[in-house]
Amino acid sequence: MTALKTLLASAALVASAAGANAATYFADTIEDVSYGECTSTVRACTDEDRQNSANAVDGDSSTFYALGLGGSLLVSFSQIVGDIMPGAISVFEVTFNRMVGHDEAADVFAVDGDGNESLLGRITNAVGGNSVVANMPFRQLRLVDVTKSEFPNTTSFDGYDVAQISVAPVPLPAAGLMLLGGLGGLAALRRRKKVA
Ligand SMILES: [Ca+2]
Ligand SMILES: [Ca+2]
Repeated sequence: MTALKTLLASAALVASAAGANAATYFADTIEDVSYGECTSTVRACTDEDRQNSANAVDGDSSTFYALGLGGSLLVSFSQIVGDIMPGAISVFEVTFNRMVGHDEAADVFAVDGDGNESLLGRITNAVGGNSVVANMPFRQLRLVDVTKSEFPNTTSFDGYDVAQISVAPVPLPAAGLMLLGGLGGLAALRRRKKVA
């Protein structure tokens, strides 16, 4: 292989690695579900198939699952083997049927391989309020509806609506640069030794 070919091959490898890092994964498996409370009529509570938890992991952003007030949902990502890398950003696309005063909120927990849960933050159905950042590796995500405690005067009757749940692991250019820096430093060290 010529030097140019090697260089091109390396560049392609770096590009594909960066592409993999920037990928977005969608939760596709329900691990556990506990529906909360719905304070409206049976018809309203079941409208648009909103009590079907499969709607949260069907890859379709136009269908949703309402957690129910105080409800909980535990999901996982079958596309990712092992831990989801630290620094992953989790985005929860929801909000369908949002109206003035129809505020909803949920707490997001990262669950590790041993089942330990860490609170990542609170999401709301306000524009821009539906994402949190994970600073540790995790396996699963739990959403717990906190609509009533966050918004006591809300008109929401069945809590946070989950259309889909995604994670986008943050690219790690810093780690790559550190590695390159380390190799460069080693080469410099060797050169210095030769001079001496
Ligand atoms: Ca959906
Ligand atoms: Ca709702």
